[in-house]
Parts: sequence; C-alpha cells; structure tokens
Amino acid sequence: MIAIDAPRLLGRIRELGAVGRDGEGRLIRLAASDTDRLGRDLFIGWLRQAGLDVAIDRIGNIFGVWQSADNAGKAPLLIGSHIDTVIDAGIYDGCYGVLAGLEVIETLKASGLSPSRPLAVAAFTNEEGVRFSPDMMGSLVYAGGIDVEAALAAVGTDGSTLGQELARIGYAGDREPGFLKPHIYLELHIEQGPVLEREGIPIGAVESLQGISWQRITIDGVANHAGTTPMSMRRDAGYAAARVVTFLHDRAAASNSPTVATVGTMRFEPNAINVIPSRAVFTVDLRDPDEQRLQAEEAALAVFLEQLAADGIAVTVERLARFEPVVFDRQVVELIEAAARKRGLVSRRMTSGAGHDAQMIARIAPAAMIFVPSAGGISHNPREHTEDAELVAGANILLDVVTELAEFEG
Ligand code: HGY
Ligand code: MN
Ligand code: MN
Repeated sequence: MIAIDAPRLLGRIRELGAVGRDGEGRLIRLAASDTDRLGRDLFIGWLRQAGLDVAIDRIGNIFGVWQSADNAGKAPLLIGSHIDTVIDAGIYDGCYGVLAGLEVIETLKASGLSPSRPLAVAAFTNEEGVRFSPDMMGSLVYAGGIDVEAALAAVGTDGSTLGQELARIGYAGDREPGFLKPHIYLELHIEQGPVLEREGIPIGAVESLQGISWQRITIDGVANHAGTTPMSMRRDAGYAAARVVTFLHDRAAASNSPTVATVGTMRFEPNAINVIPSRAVFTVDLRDPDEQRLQAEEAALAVFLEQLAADGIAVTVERLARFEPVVFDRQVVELIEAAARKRGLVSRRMTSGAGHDAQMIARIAPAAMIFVPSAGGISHNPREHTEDAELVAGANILLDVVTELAEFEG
C-alpha cells in the first residue's frame, strides 16, 4: 500500500504552525489579516512546488488542482479545510486537513498513477468566523449558501469589511465561487473533542455534524455611580448579562442532552471600575445535534431575554449564524471505515461537535469527514495536540479513500 511522506507532512504542519505568532508567541491568523496572508503565501508556495494549478475565487478560497488533458473538465475529488485560526490557536485545527490533502495529491502524483478525474485541495476562507461572521463563510459562499457580495460586505469586529481586507492582502481572487463542482468532498480534521482518545480509537468516521446558532446580544441599562446608587435603583447592564450567562450555562448543564451553550465574548460600556455598566455586548453560541432541541434552546433564551426587558432593561438580538445539523454521505462514511479496516485500524462513527467546511460543501456534493484523536479533547487552545503517528494514520486513510474514489486508470 502506498503511503504518504510523513516527514514532509509533519514538517509542513509545524512550519505553517510557526506563521502568525504575536509578541507573546500566540498563534493568531484571523481571516484576511496580515498573518493570514503569510499562511496563504506559504501554502500557495507548496501548491506551486507540487506542480498544481492554483486558483483563487472571489471570497479568497484557495484551490490547488492536479488535472490532466484526459480528465480536465470532469468533476474533481475535492479535499479541503481551512488555514485561518482562532486567537491563541493550536497548530492542527484546519491546517492538518489542508496539508494532508496536499500531501495525498503529491503522493499520488509521484506514484505515476493517473486518476480518472482531477484531484483538488482547498483552503477555505474564514472558517473560524472570529473576525467576520458567520463561520465557515468561504465554504458557505462556495456552496451557494450566501451571496458572495453579501459575504464581501461582512463587517468585522474591527470595523473593516472582508472584501476590503481580502483586496488589501492580495487574495480577492477572480474565480466565481463554485467554479469547481466537486464529485465528492473529503475533510480530514482533528476531533477537537475527547471521544476518540477516551475510547482509544485512532479513526473517526464522521457521519453527521450538529446544528449551530450564533447570536450577538446587546443589553442597555443606565450608567450610574457605583458608590451612590442604591441596588434597588440600578439598571445594571453588566448584571443582566451575567444573569444570561448563568441561565444558559445552568440550563445546558442540567439538560440530559448534548446541548452546549457558550458565551465566548463580552464587553461593557463605559467599562470603568466605578460606573454601573450602561451597556453589555456579548455573543451566544448554542449547539445541538437535534434541530428541534436547538430551536427549543433558542426559544428559551428569547423568553429569558423578554423577562429581562420587563425589568426595564433594553435587549437587542442580532443573528450571526444559524446552521441546521448535517448528515454526511453514508457511502463515503463506509469507505472511510473500510479503509481503516484495511490498515488494521479501529474506527467509530461520530457526530462532529465543531463546525466544519464539510457541512457547507455537503450542500453541493456527497461529503464526509475523517477524525483523528485530540489529546485531552483540547482545541482552540495552544495545548491542542495529536500524536505524529495518529496524524500520519489519518492522512494514510485519506490517501486510501481518495485512491479508492479516484478510479485510477492503468
Ligand atoms: O465554531 C466552530 O465550530 C468552528 O471551529 N468554526
Ligand atoms: Mn477547524
Ligand atoms: Mn476551529
């Protein structure tokens, strides 16, 4: 069985992981930032070294395509993920899948085999959604889920627009999103959760992905003196926000369901030690594999916010992202399981707790994901780690599934 070039893949993961470190050594490559550009430039250099055709679409998605005169024009096998990161990120989230996709194509290209269809690898723009909402934006545009102009007009947390920033970093491409219609889409990713490690299983055959609801909530109270204002006379936006955080956490923790709730960002105005906050702005991330339960969580939050409003607190809610749960393609999932068996690796079916580009591309092509374990289930954290042997095993499973699907001639 052919295998990937492990040192090349592992070396690139580490090299890309060193790009975009701030003064404190934190890895930060937010979408369309200067550090994102550095990561993109490095990746494109590797695509060109591999002799792939490079294409960039209008939302900045990067594609490396291996096609021949015989198969050009046929729908490609597309392997993708992302290379933008969260703040103070690990080095594997997204990058592992993009670099493994390139590695698989380079390995097959060097094998002398000729696939019946083109093979392509994609790095999708703004998967993380930290600077511009929604997340998985580049793949969502690619799949026709939102108009490219609307996405380019998205205003970031720093007041810039995605379109301006892509142009500024030189990644406002010219291809129309969706220009390559995938035959099948595959994504290899770290699990970012505790299941595979806890069960001692090296491969996850991801059959579904949970629903995601992102909202930004603004609470307006009345600024007043921290020392002279009796508690009964306060309209404290900070306290109201804290009540929402507690409500969401306690409700999700008490439910005997996989529902999760996170308030990941919060800011107060005027943000002064001796002033009762007049305003609190925060985000709510709700997720559940079941669409009905997710809607019930959103409804319960809405009722709680109405009660706050009854206490004289003004509440404004802005929807940032809303994606229903996704079921991946059963046949592709079975191919992943069969590939694991052939290599003597145990696999298990899973639902992804994290959002991924695969959930968007599944709208336009059969798609599925391969997971490898995350040490301690940790991700979106510099302590994110997966053992080299596990990374290599996952990439070889990806290689085998692509080999199976590529219908090589000769
Ligand atoms: O939010 C997510 O699950 C993904 O990391 N963007
Ligand atoms: Mn990711
Ligand atoms: Mn992520």
